[in-house]
Amino acid sequence: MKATQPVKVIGVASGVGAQDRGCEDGPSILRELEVFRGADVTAVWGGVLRPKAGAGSAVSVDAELCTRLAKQVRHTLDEGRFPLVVGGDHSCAIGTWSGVHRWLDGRGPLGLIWIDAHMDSHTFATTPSGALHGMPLAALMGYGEHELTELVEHVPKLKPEHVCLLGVRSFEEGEAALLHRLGVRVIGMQEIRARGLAEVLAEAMSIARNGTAGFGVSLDLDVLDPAEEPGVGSPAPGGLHCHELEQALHQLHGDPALLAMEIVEYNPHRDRDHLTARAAGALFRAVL
Ligand code: EXY
Ligand code: MN
Ligand code: MN
Ligand code: MN
Repeated sequence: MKATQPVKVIGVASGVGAQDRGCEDGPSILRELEVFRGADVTAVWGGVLRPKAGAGSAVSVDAELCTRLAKQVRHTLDEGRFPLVVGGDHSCAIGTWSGVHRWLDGRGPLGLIWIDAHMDSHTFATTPSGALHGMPLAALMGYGEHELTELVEHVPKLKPEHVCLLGVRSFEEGEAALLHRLGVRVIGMQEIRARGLAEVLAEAMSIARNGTAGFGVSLDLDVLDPAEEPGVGSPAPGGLHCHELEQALHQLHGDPALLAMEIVEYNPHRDRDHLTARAAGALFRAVL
């Protein structure tokens, strides 16, 4: 994000991608609480996109929602504004990054830092739950249902060598095998604790920037420790402290190669004293 670039917040009430649909209510609560507002930030909400009832299967509902989201993201970039996409369950990532990819229009590949307790790299061949929020990263790399992999453009939106996962501690074998086969860099909690968050984030940034036309950050709030920030869709113990992630994310401050950001999986029904909502705001402001 360039210094002083105006921010447009795009809410997306995706919930059909998860077993617990509580994240659907995330964007409107975060909007009400004005968590993305700071002394020097003018983050203007563009609205909250909602799934269309009766659009068919979960895949079709999500694909239709993600198509609208991708358009809004592209439009926001066209206007010179920085898109902050606020979920919703993480399946909205397919729309966010397809929109950025379309906007890049062949100027070069897109890099992505995926900050998450999970790998989100299943397909229907490996998923234990059938939940689409466990699949968006695979879909963006071209694996899975064609309605999702061919969203907006009939090509993969991400190349494995430009993707780095950070904070992983809960996954299944099938998705781990896919990422391993593709050579995607996965940085788990153990490695973070051994090397320090600042150092591994710097590595993630260099992966996402090297040979790309710009990069994004997809931040799943469940990377935080649920003992401290409980308001997420799929809590996984043993996560990051908000303040350490906030401090590390300062490395992205004012980086013109950072094209967009998304913050997902806020579940207000599980939150306590708005702790997780406030964390979402603080983590966004860290990159400003
Ligand atoms: N890996 C599990 C599944 O696919 O069912 C859990 C996925 C949770 C995904 C959250 C959003 O990051
Ligand atoms: Mn996720
Ligand atoms: Mn997750
Ligand atoms: Mn800052």
